[in-house]
Amino acid sequence: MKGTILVTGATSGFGEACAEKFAREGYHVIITGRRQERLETLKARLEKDFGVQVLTLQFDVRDKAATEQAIAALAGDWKNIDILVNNAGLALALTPVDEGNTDDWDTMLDTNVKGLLYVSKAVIPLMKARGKGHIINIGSTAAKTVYAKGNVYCASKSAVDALTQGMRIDLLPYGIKVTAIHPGAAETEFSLVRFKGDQRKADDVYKGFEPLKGEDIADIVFYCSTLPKHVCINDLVVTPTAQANAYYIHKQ
Ligand code: NDP
Ligand code: 8X3
Repeated sequence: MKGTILVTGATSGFGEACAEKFAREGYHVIITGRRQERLETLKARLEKDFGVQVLTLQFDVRDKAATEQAIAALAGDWKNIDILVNNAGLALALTPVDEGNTDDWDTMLDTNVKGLLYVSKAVIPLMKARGKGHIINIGSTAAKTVYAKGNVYCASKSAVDALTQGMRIDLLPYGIKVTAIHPGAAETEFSLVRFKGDQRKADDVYKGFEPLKGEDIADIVFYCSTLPKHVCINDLVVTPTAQANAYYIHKQ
């Protein structure tokens, strides 16, 4: 066993790919998300394929009490979390700010910002107690470049960027690494969620260029988290080769 990783939002996309990558590499994996059936299916597959232990924790990261309880209930070696990947998140809609849906705003900010904080606050004491750990926050190119109609999603990811910097400073004395990985366009369920189930709109986002895949991000998370003890990647922006930033994508 190489270590233990907790991945939020492991029922799909980057999170699922991270769970698979680390299981393949011999890590025990704690997978979280709201969709219990997907968690159970993934657990069964990873345990069968890779012979590692997988623990499912079903909770909504927006629910402060449920998040605290899920982490507090970790028993035995499951408390020894070496890597936390704060990945759970979403965008909802693409709308000029004055036309935005305030429930969508709440969901994005509560999930991407406050959810990340609740999970981190629950896990950090476990890392401090061991004098080591690595927190990897999944930001976005949207944290670096604001694009039209992206307003609140971009703001939520800018907050992830700022929180990553703040966490790194505050956790310096405890030997805990903090990294932000900021992906560009990746074909996961992200756009299907953003466009509320409109598959055609979601597919259009990725037409005319080769987007990133979940596995690309999982490989990068693995690389960042397996560097020597004295090396910490602070901030990493990764795009498809056809993308320069959150705004410019060269489509054929
Ligand atoms: P997916 O929609 O495929 O996966 C999102 C994951 O987040 C799901 O497992 C979902 O699980 C989980 N999640 C969402 N809301 C909650 C919640 N309230 N509580 C718990 N879990 C939740 O998208 P991606 O894999 O693409 O997205 C992962 C992260 O990467 C997000 O933070 C996203 O903003 C970011 N990102 C995505 C990019 C892209 O182009 N795809 C680019 C840059 C960043 P469940 O529904 O089961 O709860
Ligand atoms: C997801 C990428 O460009 O839709 O964070 O904001 S983008």
